[in-house]
Amino acid sequence: MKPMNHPIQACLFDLDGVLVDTAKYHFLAWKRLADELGFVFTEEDNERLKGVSRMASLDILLAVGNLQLDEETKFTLADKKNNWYVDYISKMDDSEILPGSLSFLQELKQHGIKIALGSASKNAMTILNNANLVPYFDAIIDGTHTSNAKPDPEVFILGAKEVQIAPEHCVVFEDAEAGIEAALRAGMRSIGIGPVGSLTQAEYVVSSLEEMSVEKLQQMMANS
Ligand code: B16
Ligand code: MG
Repeated sequence: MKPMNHPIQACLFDLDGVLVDTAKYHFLAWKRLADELGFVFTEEDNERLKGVSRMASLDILLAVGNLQLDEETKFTLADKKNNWYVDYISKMDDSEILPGSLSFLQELKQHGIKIALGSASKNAMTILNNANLVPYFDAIIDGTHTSNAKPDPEVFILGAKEVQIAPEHCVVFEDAEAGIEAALRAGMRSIGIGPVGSLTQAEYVVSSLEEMSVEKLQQMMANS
């Protein structure tokens, strides 16, 4: 069932693929692991890891390589990948903020609309700090605060609670199917970030936040 129309009072943003371009670093690190394990891991395979937790991503990667490993080895490999990933993101700066993100965040702030982060990443704080994005957020919920990964709605429900806005007044910006499903399950509105025809469960899909303004947001939410 579609949520009823309510004016938007909070925007909840996914991080990787919505505000910053960190997917390329996840890919580099996962590919390096696959190379070491002796199989090919392509950018197409990597698409399936978007928005998926670290351990679930490893399971998908190992399935690509047709490998079955015990839990202890899997934790060691996930750690190895994460160390490489952290090394890449420790060098990133605000040049990796995706187009349109900053101006939209600034406009939301000017209009008194609350801003929350809802990311699966346990490295979100490093990324936000390096990209100088922390001051924009009224709430930051990431993989260190949640026990259930998207499509579970936990990350967005916690974000809405922290900014004290009811779910029907919240909209989620997401680049992953699992994230859009999480928004729907949280009873929130949703805008997908991706190519036309993708993210079919989202109420709207835009190619990037460059297409967004507060006026357009309120119009979209009133019309759907
Ligand atoms: P980490 P998001 C997600 O971030 C990424 O899209 C996904 O590829 C990654 O596996 C997940 O975070 C966990 O990240 O290994 O850093 O804890 O899109 O939810 O902001
Ligand atoms: Mg994402």
